[in-house]
Amino acid sequence: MFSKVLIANRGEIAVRVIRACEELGIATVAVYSELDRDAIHVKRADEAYLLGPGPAPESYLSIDKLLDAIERSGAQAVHPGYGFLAENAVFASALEEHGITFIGPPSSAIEAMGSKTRARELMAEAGVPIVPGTTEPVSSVEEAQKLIEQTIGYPVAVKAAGGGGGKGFRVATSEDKLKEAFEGAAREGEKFFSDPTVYLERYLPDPRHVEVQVLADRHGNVIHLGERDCSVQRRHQKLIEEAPAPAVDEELRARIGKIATEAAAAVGYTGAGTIEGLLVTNEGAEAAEYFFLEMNTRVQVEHCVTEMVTGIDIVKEGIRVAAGQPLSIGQDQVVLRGHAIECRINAEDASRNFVPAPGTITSYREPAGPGVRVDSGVGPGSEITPMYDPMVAKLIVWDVDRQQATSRMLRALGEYEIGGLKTLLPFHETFLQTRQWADAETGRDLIEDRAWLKQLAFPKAEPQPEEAAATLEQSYTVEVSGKRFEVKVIGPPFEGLAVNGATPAAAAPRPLRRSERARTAGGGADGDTLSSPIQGTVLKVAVEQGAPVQEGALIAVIEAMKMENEITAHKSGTVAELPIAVGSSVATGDTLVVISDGAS
Ligand code: MV4
Repeated sequence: MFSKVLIANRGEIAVRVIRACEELGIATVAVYSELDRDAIHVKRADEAYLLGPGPAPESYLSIDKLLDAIERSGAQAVHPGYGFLAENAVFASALEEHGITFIGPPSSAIEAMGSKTRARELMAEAGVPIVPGTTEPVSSVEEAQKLIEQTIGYPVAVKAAGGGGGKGFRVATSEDKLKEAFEGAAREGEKFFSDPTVYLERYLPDPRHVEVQVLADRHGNVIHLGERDCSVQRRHQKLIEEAPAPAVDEELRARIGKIATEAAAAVGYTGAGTIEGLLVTNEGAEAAEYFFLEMNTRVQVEHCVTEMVTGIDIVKEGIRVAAGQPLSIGQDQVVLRGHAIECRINAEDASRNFVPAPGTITSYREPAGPGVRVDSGVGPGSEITPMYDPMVAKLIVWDVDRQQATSRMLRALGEYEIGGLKTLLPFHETFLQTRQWADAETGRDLIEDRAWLKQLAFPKAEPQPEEAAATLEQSYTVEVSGKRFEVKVIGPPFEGLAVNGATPAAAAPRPLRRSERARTAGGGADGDTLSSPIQGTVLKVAVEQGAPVQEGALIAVIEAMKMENEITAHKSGTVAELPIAVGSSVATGDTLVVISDGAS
């Protein structure tokens, strides 16, 4: 076993890895940026090295600086966590060259799965079912058009080859939408992965996101730990994950488990990894269909729910196999018990289109009690900077079944206190009380989101004095899994949350926290004027002054927090004013377009 491991990450996952190392008797080395001097992962480790300034390229993404810290600390192995360099084949092979163990798969496996077209090709060769579409890159809109006509059909998903996790993913419902989807996917691929290559997949209606956890050692053993359902997502960001998946029974689990272990074996995988796939549960029909989507060659955010139902420590297993030890369990020792749910606690404001809500945590108290686990990297006084991921903690619960796990999660959410900034705590409380969650419904056709975007981007929320709130209702709209939820926050005397009219499914709604009643101001549509819901840079302007525009049509693309936000027309009419241009900066509330009534 290693005697010293460097953790090339920050936040909750760095703390998670440090805990695993402590249990294995391994000394830990933290690294940090100037912004993270006082971070918990730094205090928690046995020693710590400053990498550089806050921006990730100068700190957590700097291979040279990490190699320097490795050398100075004498660490024998590096755990990358997730994000940053976790799926960077260059980093993994640089370590290999320096004789340092990368706690993860061989760089060749990262590379094979990193290109989504290459991965699709390899998986098809290995007999793993992939979503029907191309395994070769598609070089032009014209070529795409031909392929769609000949084989794939509409609706079609256009995806960036360098992508993953939904980055560079566009849907075209018909030929006239193809150019925009193609160019959008290519543009995002270029921006995030320096690769504008795209490929096509048939767009599957109403799938579930079901992924399988695999573990592999260097002695040829590959096992799976069952699946997780991660269908509750917003703009490809997972919000809630659970294990086991509500739509998967023993027989299907065995089938997708076999697919997953074969996929991992086909690329010589070692360590902990995840096969992401789409499950189509053809209602009424005999067999569900499962399609490989991509492989995440790292430990994932949501690994915890699998740990809760299997009792297996995935991070420790990953460290053991990296040290050359065989897996400590065999497939027949993997037994699923009960149900686990994870809520991601992001510093985001759900009532304002999930905008990041950085700030300082002024008060902090974590929930506890039976079946509750909190994986966090923050405490009182922690600063959540806009520089990094807004996820500050994960709340995970276990109970004997899904319904009881939901009640337990609601209890734990109620105990959780995070003061000083907005988090997703109230969102989770609301969402887990919906009929949709109780029935484990998933996304309806994503395409319909397009028409919803305007409502999403502009929740109706006006600044209100706290006193006046007593008699007023506030409602906002959130979209999750391709479904739109009307969330009504009702002031006293009722003090409750009503979701989608009157469908609270669980116990009586709990009283609101003070923070939940806080009023927000945001971008929105006011008469003819459409204002920006976010601060950002205009990447694209899709309309012209004086031109007719249809409600729901694309107006502009605004980049904020490295995400592209498509702003769509709030009404039909004529573009009367257009005070934006490509490259201009906009602040929250700035006018983007004025649409006057009239022919369109
Ligand atoms: C898809 C899809 C439909 N058809 N691919 C890609 C990344 C991941 N975040 C979800 N992704 C999807 N890929 C094809 N060919 C639909 C989704 C999807 C989704 C799937 C299941 C449950 C929720 C979802 C939310 C958004 C997108």
